[in-house]
Amino acid sequence: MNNKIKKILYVRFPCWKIYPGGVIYVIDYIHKQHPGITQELLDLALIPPAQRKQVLKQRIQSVKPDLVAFSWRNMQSFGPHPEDDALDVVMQYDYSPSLWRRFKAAIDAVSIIYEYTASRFRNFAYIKLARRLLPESKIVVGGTAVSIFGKYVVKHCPVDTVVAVGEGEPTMLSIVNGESPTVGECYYKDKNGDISYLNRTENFDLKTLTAVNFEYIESIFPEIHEYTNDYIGVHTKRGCPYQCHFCLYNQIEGHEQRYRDPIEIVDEIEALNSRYGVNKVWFTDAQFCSTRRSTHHVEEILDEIIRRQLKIKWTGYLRLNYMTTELAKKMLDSGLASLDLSFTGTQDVINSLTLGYKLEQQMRAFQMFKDAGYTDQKVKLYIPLNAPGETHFTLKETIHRINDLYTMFGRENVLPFIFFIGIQPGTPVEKLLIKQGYLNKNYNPLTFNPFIIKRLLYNPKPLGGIIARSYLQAAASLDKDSEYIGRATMDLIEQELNDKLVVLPTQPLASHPQ
Ligand code: B12
Ligand code: SF4
Repeated sequence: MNNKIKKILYVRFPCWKIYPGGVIYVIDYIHKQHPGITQELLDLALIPPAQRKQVLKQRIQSVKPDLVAFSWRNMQSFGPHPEDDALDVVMQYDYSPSLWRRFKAAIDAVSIIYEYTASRFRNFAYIKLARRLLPESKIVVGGTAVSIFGKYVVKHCPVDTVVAVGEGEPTMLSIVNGESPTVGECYYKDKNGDISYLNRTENFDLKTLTAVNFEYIESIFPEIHEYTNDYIGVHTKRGCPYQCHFCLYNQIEGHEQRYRDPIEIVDEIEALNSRYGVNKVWFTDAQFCSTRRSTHHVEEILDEIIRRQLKIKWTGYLRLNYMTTELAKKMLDSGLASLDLSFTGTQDVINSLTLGYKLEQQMRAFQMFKDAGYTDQKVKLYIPLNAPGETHFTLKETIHRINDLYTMFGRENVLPFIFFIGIQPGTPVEKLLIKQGYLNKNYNPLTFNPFIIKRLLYNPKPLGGIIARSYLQAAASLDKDSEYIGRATMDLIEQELNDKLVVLPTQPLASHPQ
């Protein structure tokens, strides 16, 4: 072991309040390998913005860590859905019939972009502050934002900083052990400011990721209580072998699926439940239930939750490829809170986005939940509306299928999420849109230019106008207590498509799956 590392200070960068599961797994793992090392976690998401810099400074000065490890979750944070203000602003700016609202949208956009820009520069300033106060200490930066934009991040870091791409446990361990090169994919900015890229691949065995020791975590992070009333993220596996055109989760986590031990996973849930009364769990896998093998793994986890009679509600991203009525029953019996899944109503769009399943199979799987004793769990449909390949016909078909789901589950339980494709770097859809000239081939995915950001929330003409007008009309007249914006919007889109009997030019299809 490298004897120099005796104290580590982890700093979680501010983001919307969400349990810092990723960095907690890293901390727990390092503690289990080296219990003698002192670790602390400062979660800047819990500190009022005006005090963050000062609190960080004080903590660095009081702990005097040999290693400061920053965890960065979100960077390109605009969400192409109604829970994010950016979507509303874009819709108003492009399509509102009121000049005043368009003007107001432009003003709102300035403040959103300002906050977006400032939060990124503030994070870099925190890293630089650590370097100034601790010229000899090691600095590491990791987290999902870094996993996507590592090359960009390292350029803006101070000297002698490691930027760790991907899962953090093996990389941190190798840094703590003083190994060179470090394990995993890393960028390193050396003392002269030169940047090198290191990739020492060693398969991290997820079986070694045992249940988090919350007694230890609470001893160094008493603020954990601030999160225990809401969903807590629990990880069951990493990796996704699918290649959906808009998604980069498989790049972040790798294509190969690796699994944690189901007993350890349920020990972790049980500890959360008995220690803190946590009763809401989000399985934070890229896909909780996807391949045949992962379906068996899921089944083992659910069996164990049922056997221990844990009173929890759970959710996570699901695919229904290998669903059986028996598995649906186990999901319901173990506390399924909602079905969260990608949904579109034609096989053509499913194929063009290479989602890798059959629509009819998905519809049969829904029926299995009904047959298995479904009561009032929410069905949340993440619809890639107006994605490449969408036509007025496919959109109408999607609406018909949603209507079928209203009949099956009750209208009030089905939540069609107005969700566009957010174009992500390195994805097939990005390549397609560059090829089609929609995006410039040298565009910057981290741009602060509002007009390019707007293009990244992909909702092109001609359907874009119909969807946006319907959304704005639904938002303006909505009684939030009795109706959900997604349902109201889909109804209005259906009306507009029917009324006009429009035959719109189609967008070119993305390439078909292999
Ligand atoms: C599940 C999930 C959600 C769930 C979270 C549910 C919950 N209660 O936890 C929901 C749906 C709520 C959600 C929402 C959002 N999400 Co999200 N989400 C994910 C997802 C799929 C998994 C994240 C996760 O928890 N992983 C499990 C934990 C264990 O892993 P981890 O956090 O990555 O940590 C590991 C490494 O990153 C690393 N690491 C972490 N910290 C550190 C520190 C150091 C020093 C080191 C060395 C390593 C290290 O080691 C950890 C363990 O291996 C990722 C995509 C993905 N596949 O990663 C997107 C992702 C994190 N989300 C993203 C975004 C943008 C959002 C939203 C902002 C979207 C929006 N506008 O609505 C919101 C914001 C939420 C918030 N409050 O901040 C982006 C973030 C990157 C970016 N593009 O900027 C991602 C990567 C997806 C994407 N499209 O690019 N999300
Ligand atoms: S959308 Fe889901 S199934 Fe498709 S590649 Fe991404 S994580 Fe995998």
